Amino acid sequence: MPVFSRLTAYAVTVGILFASAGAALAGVGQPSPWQLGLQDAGSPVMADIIWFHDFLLWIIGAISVFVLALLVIVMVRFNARANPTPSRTTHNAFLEVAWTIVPVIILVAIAVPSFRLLFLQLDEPTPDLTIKATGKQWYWSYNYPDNGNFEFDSLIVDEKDLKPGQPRLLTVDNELVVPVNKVVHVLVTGADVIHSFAVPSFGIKIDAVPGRLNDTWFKATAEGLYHGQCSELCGKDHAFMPITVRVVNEAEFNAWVATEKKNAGLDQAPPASFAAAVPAGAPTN
Ligand SMILES: [Cu+2]
Repeated sequence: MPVFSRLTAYAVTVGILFASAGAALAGVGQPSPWQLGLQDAGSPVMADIIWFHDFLLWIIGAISVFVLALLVIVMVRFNARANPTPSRTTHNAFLEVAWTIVPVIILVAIAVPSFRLLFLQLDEPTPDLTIKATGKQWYWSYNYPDNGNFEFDSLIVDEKDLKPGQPRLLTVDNELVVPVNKVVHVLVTGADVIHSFAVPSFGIKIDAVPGRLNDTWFKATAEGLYHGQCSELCGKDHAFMPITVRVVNEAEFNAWVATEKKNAGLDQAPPASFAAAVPAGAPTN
């Protein structure tokens, strides 16, 4: 039937266009104009999310094409004009078994990688570094508990103050700095209302709930800037509290930590008088 081959040709052309455009337009760390699909992966979890997304797309595509083909066949071959005396068949054992078994197989094929991905996200590897992100109206505060516990605020850079190359609405004054190829454990909470800490290229999105501590993890596989946004409607400036993660090598990270500690006055040892004033074993709350 020529109508089928023409339809197939259209479908294949559109498919190729979408596939090539998606590959060309996705960016790592930030969205790109006319982007189709997800941002490129900057962590192993995101790489798996992208794989799973593409895998599902093939299954969904195949099912849609199959159902469409059945509908077209029914409309063309079994309409009242082409088929004036319809068959009176009511049961077909083979068909009934097939349309029960095949969906089960499809669901199992989806469930296995789905649970594997869920496990990868939730079963956190031993962290190399812990940071705490606190969502506030309307900015983020970052805390480095195992690096001297210094804390700083991270606010959006106004559009008029952007330097060339800095993305609008996604650039902050003080970035969250982490070392490359290290497991970063992220503790997330909210100070006032519910926010959500999300960085698409790392495949993380977790609610920042006041009075509650959520956690997630990521391992950035390449140095660079990775942008995200608050992803829970949190008030009037919800759209203006971006997240920027700067991934650097370990030497740069250590130098940055040293500077931050110095700025916070954490680089000096406590004065001798203080140490002497607190007797050993005394409660230090
Ligand atoms: Cu928010």
